[in-house]
Amino acid sequence: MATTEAFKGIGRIRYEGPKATSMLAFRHYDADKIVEGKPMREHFRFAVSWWHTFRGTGSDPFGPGTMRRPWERGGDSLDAAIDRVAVGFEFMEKLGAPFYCFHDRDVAPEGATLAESNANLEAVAKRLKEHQDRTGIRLLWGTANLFSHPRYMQGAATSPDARVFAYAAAQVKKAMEVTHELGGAGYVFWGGREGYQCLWNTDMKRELDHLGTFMRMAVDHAREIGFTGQFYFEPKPREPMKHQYDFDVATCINFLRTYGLERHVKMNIETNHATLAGHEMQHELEYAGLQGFLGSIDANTGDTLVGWDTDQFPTNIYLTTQIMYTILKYGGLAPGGVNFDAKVRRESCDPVDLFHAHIGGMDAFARGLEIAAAMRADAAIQKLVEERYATWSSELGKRIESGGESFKSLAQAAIGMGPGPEVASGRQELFENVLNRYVAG
Ligand code: XUL
Ligand code: CO
Repeated sequence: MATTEAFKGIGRIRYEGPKATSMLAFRHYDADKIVEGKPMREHFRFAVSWWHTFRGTGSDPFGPGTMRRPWERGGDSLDAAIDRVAVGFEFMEKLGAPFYCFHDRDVAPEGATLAESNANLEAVAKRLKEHQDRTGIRLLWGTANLFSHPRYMQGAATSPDARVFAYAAAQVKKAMEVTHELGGAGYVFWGGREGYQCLWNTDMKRELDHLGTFMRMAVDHAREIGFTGQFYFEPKPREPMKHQYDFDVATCINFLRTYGLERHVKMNIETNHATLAGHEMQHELEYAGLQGFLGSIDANTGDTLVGWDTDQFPTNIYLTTQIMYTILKYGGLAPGGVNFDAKVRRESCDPVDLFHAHIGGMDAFARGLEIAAAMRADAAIQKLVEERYATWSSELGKRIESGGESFKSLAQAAIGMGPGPEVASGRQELFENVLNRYVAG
């Protein structure tokens, strides 16, 4: 086991309160602090993503990696992958992150054959398990990378080639088994390249049917191996494909219902994916919540001036307030959590930047939670919303909502209304000022 410290000079990150002088301390994230009846730790279930934090190189379409990462010196060898586990757990222990997430190919290298890839994954999983047992840090979810290898260039479950479907099935089978062995609380499906670049060469119906079949096989396999973790579907509208079949929450829910998967799969919702789909994160969370599909979130943010999935760490308190308000409204995330599917900027090339990034994200979420809980305690927004819908509590409103009216009976009622009702103001600015009272104090 590698014994050298990777993050020398950095100790355990502690909560020091809003007046902390150190930049390597939490100002708001106090894991034990009780909010709405449970500790912050349980509200968030923060997870570190293995791919960005330990494998991210800083490469972009215009240039190669820039990150100074001593733990990458061994490249993509199995030995390096096994040694890197100690680095990952040192980081998470120092940060106080209770969970992590991975793709099979982030933690272990792809081999020359499937059997070799599987053996690599098993070898690394053994080391992951040792460190989980040593530290108590757990796996929030696992997933399979079905998008990097050239065999998946035209999709995995939606590939036009049935042999690719079979290969992908074998890969997911193994990734699920390893997730299960590690006690993972969930398993994620993100489309990767499940979508199309051109409709003229695509049989969309067939591809969607194949994706439904693939997920059904995963659900059946879970039952067979006794995996009771939560399945998630992660929406993203485009990138890398021009259209992805997991476009947004509404599209995913429709897909799940079409293929009879709605009892087995919930949503893993990512901020930057929501905005790529032309939605706010709050919209995606609200829609999933009201349909009973709110599962887990990938915490990050995009950049309004850059068009792609920039996966930045979230620091905007309005954003985290919106997120936590909606999550509280729908009863929390567990067994899901808040996974930082986020990467430091290409210019932030030192290992310590990984700490600044996660500390900032965790603090922003903690502040958002506190603000959202204060708003809920006063029912400040709820009262205004109730006033806006007050006529639905009148006799007429109640009768319509309970199904006791028809077009015929309503036509009669409307006749008596003269030119029609004078509708009350929507008062959006008032709502926004109420929100600001809580955010800005
Ligand atoms: C890609 C993305 C993935 C998923 C897991 O944009 O978000 O990392 O979260 O495959
Ligand atoms: Co993601």
